[in-house]
Amino acid sequence: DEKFELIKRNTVEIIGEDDLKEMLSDETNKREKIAYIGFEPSGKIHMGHYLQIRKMMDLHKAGFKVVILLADFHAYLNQKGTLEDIGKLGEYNKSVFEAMGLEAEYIYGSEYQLGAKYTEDVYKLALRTTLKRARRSMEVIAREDDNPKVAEVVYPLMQANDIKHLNVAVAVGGMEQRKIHVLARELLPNMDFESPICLHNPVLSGLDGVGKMSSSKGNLIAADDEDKDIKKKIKEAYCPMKEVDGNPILEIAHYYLEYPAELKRPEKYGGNVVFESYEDLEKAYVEGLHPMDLKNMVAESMIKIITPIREKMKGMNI
Ligand code: F2Y
Repeated sequence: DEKFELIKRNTVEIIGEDDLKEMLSDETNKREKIAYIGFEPSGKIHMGHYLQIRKMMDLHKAGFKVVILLADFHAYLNQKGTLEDIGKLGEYNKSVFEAMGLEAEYIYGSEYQLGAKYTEDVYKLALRTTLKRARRSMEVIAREDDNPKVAEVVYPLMQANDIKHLNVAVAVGGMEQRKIHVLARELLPNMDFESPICLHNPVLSGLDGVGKMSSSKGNLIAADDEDKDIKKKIKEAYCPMKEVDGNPILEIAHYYLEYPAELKRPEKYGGNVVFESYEDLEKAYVEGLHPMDLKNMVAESMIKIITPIREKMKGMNI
């Protein structure tokens, strides 16, 4: 129905779709409607984060309580710095998410991850997970390290455990979280907890076309970029003619343009065009729509999206 379609829109996959449908139609609220996502606190919040935040807003609109985990111990285990510095980044991230307009409950991992019951469950998960599987689940997530540490395999166990200890029904994340989520789906039912529904968002390519958009790489559009920086970044971005796969500008057009979308262009360059849907735009691009036309559309809409967030951040003194 309507709520399901709202939740499903722009996702890559929902594991446990039928359970979600059942939850949405169950007026007795047998299963508490709690959705969560966790973030390692980060110095830059970008359009990849915003895609996920918007999905949490969709879930809120569909009647879910939204929990945002500021995963400080996870960032610590993943070699992102001292707990003190990570804590400050967490506060910053919370403010940005609020500026984006998300209504949620925020919690730090360190508020509950040292509890006796939580710890006992980590040991249970440790006994039931192979080293090989724990490492595989971290393939895209773990920071590069020539001498990988045990912390890397503790991390996914704790993330699976978070789902139980935050009483989550719907776990949200980028597609790179799926192996950890599948582990949680498999193990939690043997630990007195219902298998979570897992919703996975697309992961945007970096503006340089090398890998994914990432805070550590600077290949991103940030939530507080100025108009001139947005224009410059998009102008310089990787956007191969007629190519769809790994084209970051086309991906942004896919997830961030509002359709029907209008390209405004002088007559001598072909005049204005309206694209009814993303598919319509993609088809035009494959047939030779100029990258500069696409970039102009994308820059205009990104500015429209980011300006109010940036201004709100200024007002909140972030
Ligand atoms: O950002 C990431 O790669 C996530 N693994 C961070 C994260 C997400 C969670 F849902 C950490 C956690 F502890 C989570 O429970």
